[in-house]
Parts: sequence; structure tokens; C-alpha cells
Amino acid sequence: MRKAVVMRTRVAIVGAGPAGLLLSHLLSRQGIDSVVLEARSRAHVEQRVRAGVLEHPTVELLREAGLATRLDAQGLPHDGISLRFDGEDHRIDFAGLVGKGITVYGQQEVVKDLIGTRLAAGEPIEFEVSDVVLDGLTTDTPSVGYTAADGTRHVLECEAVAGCDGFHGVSRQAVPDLRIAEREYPFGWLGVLAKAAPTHDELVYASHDNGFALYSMRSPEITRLYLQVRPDADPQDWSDARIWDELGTRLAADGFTLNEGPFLERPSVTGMRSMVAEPMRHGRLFLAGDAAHIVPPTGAKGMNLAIADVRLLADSLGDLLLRTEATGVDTYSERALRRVWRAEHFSWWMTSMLHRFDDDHPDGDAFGRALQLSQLRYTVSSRAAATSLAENYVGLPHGAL
Ligand code: FAS
Ligand code: PHB
Repeated sequence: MRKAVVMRTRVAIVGAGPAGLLLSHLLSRQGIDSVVLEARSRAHVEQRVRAGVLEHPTVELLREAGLATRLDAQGLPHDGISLRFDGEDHRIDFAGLVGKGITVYGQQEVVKDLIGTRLAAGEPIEFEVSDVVLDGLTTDTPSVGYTAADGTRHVLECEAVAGCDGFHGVSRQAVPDLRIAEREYPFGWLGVLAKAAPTHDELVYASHDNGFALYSMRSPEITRLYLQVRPDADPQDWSDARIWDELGTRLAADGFTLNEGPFLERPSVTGMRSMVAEPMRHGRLFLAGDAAHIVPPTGAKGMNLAIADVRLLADSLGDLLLRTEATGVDTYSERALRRVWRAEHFSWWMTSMLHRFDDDHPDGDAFGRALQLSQLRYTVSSRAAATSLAENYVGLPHGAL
């Protein structure tokens, strides 16, 4: 049995999604070395279509960190969204209500920018690793064992481990006595990416008796659309014609047209859940992003929350490793969870208000639907209610809670 190759760094980061990649960049700006370990290939990670909306604080952070050149050139700034119900459109004017907006820019573009920046700086990302094992987490010399893409076994000795490996990763399992709070929703989203020029310049969230639909976009040539479906829906049961027909029905409103076009990838169904794992720290292991929490995508919070986590974690690790000041890491979990729970509530609220529950679901009866319509009407007619939606959607300032 060949001896493992031993390497050293200051922070071992498991996962090359937005959380892991941004954390490595923010640490590097403080002169702190890290190694990013990623299970998939670079090509897979860079083409994975997921989130599409960047909160205001996310854009500000990416600009401050020197990561916004392409974002500023290709991102689509939006000053509002529309809520659509009873065939009527109601715009929520973010700029007018809270003086800020959002930017539509695909998560895979953020990931490409981060990978490009890290590799240009000659900083290591190990793709296609396997058999990741975390060790020594309650000491100040933890290590991460892994098998590299070439099959050789490695041990990465470090001073801290960042678990940025998403919902299906290994890090969360390494935290003993984890408290999990979660909720499964009785529906999922069928997502499509169409080569069809957007006909509307802002996002539309539609609540229809047939179900929820979301109209989004990626560029002046590409539309991103979602349909509420059963959580176990098979995309094979949804022909292109059926998808366009249902989108047309649910998004219908005076003056609204929907350009159709070829799908750029096979439609896929994403399940919906809310989940929070506490604490987000165990010794020298720190969880960030989807490794610690999941939100339904209705509030466009998933990636933004991951970015807020690692901003906090990068500062806390800087205090610990550069100034032997442990207050940051000792309060990281409690401080991160304040924003997490704010985003969890907002995402649950948007999901509960906009989706159709089946008749046999407690929220699916006539009373439940009447409550939803009342909430929608109040939200679009009250400045106070619309302002609350706006400030949550554009993103509360980092550190505000
Ligand atoms: P990620 O899951 O992005 O990254 C974790 C990385 O760790 C992955 O690259 C994975 O390959 C790697 N990994 C896992 N296990 C590992 C191991 N053992 N060793 C090494 N690496 C390992 N959010 C929105 O705001 N809007 C959306 O529309 C939206 N749509 C989504 C659709 C889907 C199908 C999914 C799954 C998520 C969606 N999200 C959406 C949420 C998503 O954007 C996440 O919030 C975001 O990717 C979180 O980033 P990370 O925490 O970095 O986790
Ligand atoms: C997207 O454009 O992918 C998107 C936008 C808003 C959401 C979810 C997804 O709430």
C-alpha cells in the first residue's frame, strides 16, 4: 500500500461551488493559503445551470473583491419584479421602495469567474477528487484525506476545514449532535432554458389555479422559465409543446407574449425543501452554503446566502489565523444563522404565497387559497407590505441582523 502524499495549507475547502470558490478568493486576499477539493470535473461545475439572481449585497461584495468585470459587462440590472395573479400584473418597484435592485447573472457565470480568477493566480483547485475524509477536527491541526483524480491518496494537513460541499456533501455528517430543522414542499419546479428572446424585461412570479410559474432570463437571447409540478414529476412526461402551453396559460396577462424557442438543455425537475443544520461549526470545521442550509428557490436566496456565509467565515478565519483572535469563529455559527433564518422565512413565505397546494393538503382548501389571494392583494396594494418584500428580495445588508 503506497504511503499517502502529504500536503499542507492553512485552510482546506471541500467543494468548488460559489461558497468554496469565493471563500478561497477572500482568504487569498488576506494572504491566507487554501486548497479547494472538488468531486466533479471543472467542465461539470462550470456548466451546471442553477441560480440566476444576485442580491445587491452580493454584487457589491463581488465588485469589492475584484470579481465583477464580466458581471458588470453582462449582468442584467433589474429594478423590480412582477407578481401576477387573477391575470393581472402587479410590479414591485424595488428602486422606488428601497433604492436598490438585483442583477440577473447565472450562477455558472459566477463560478466561471471564480475558477478563472483562482487558476490565473496559480492557486490550486483539485477537481475529480473522491473518498474525502475529515480528521482531527477538534484539534488545531485537522486534516482532509482524499483520493486525487490520478488515483493517488493524499492527506491535506491544515489549520481549518471549510465544508462547502453542498446538500449532498460529507461535511455536515462530520458535525456530531447536529440539530436539523426542515420542511419538504408537496411540489417541485420543472426548469427550462430556452433560446428565445425575453419579451419582458423583469422577472414575473405568477400564481395561477393550475400552479406557479416563473419567468426569468439569462441574456437578451435566453429565457429561463419554471413550472410548478409534482415533486416526483418525470420530465419525460412534459413534451416541449406541453411545457410551452402550460407556461402560456399560467403567465397569461394583458399585453404579455411569450417567445418560444428550442431548449438549450433537457428540462429538469428540482425538489423543494427548507433545511437548516445547526451548529455550522464543529471544532476547526466550519459549514457554509448548502452544506448547512437549503431554501426553496422562490426567494432567489440559495447562492446569495452561501456568499453571505463565506464573507463572515473569511473574516472570522482571518482573525483566527492572522491575529489569533477567536471571537469571530466562536460566534460564526450564531451570526450566520441570523441571516439564514431571515432568508428561510422569506423563501418559505414567497413559496407558500405563490404555489398551489393540492386540495387534500391542509393549505389547499378554499380557505387556504383565499388566504393566499388576500396576502397577494395586500402585498401589491400596501406600500409597507411591498417594501418588506422588496428589502428582503434585494437582500438586507450583510451584517444587518
Ligand atoms: P453547491 O452545491 O453549489 O456546491 C457544492 C460543491 O461541492 C459541488 O460542486 C459538489 O460537486 C461539491 N461536492 C459535493 N460533495 C463533495 C465531496 N465529498 N468532495 C468534494 N466536493 C464535493 N438557488 C437560487 O437562488 N435560485 C435557483 O434557481 C436555484 N436553483 C437550483 C437548482 C438546483 C438543481 C439546485 C441543486 C440548487 C439550486 N439553487 C438555486 C440553489 C443553489 O444555487 C445553491 O444555493 C448554491 O449552489 C449553493 O452554493 P454552495 O453552497 O457552494 O453549494
Ligand atoms: C432564475 O433566474 O434561475 C431564478 C430567478 C428567481 C428565482 C429562482 C430562479 O426565485
